[in-house]
Amino acid sequence: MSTRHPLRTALVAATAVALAGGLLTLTEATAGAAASGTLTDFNGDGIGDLAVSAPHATVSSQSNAGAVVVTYGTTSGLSSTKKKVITQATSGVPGAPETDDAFGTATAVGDFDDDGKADLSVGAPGENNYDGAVWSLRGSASGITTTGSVSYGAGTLGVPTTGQPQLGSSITG
Ligand SMILES: [Ca+2]
Ligand SMILES: [Ca+2]
Ligand SMILES: [Ca+2]
Repeated sequence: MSTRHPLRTALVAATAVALAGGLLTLTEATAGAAASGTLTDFNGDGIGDLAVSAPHATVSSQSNAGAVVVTYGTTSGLSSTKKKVITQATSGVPGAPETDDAFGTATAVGDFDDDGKADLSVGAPGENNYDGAVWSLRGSASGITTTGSVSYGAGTLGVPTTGQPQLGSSITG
């Protein structure tokens, strides 16, 4: 009988450890979710926003020129009216829509100027006869803005332009 008591104690201890482990996991998951919400907050209102690509969109009669739609989160979820469609025809965006640019093939989000508002990078691997290019659009209090946006072609970034490098096929923020 005397051996049952220590075993029971050991089981209780094991359960307590398991519970503590579970709580720790939950805390980490919650912190991760909060961090990712902040990471994609283009207008800095504390609510996550979303960028969606349509690289085969026809723009200014140019097939597969591509577009990106930014939609903003609200206290009732993502808004279908609070949005901005961004293409190379959008005022302030460097370049022009051309057939097979595929603007929006890849996107990445990060606060690249450390102002607390997420910024958006967009790749167009078909730009300039498939040399490819990447755009950087900054976040602001009114959302993603084309003010101060820049684009970099493959050659500018030092990528050899022989063949079809298709810079911007993939971006990691
Ligand atoms: Ca937001
Ligand atoms: Ca173009
Ligand atoms: Ca920023």
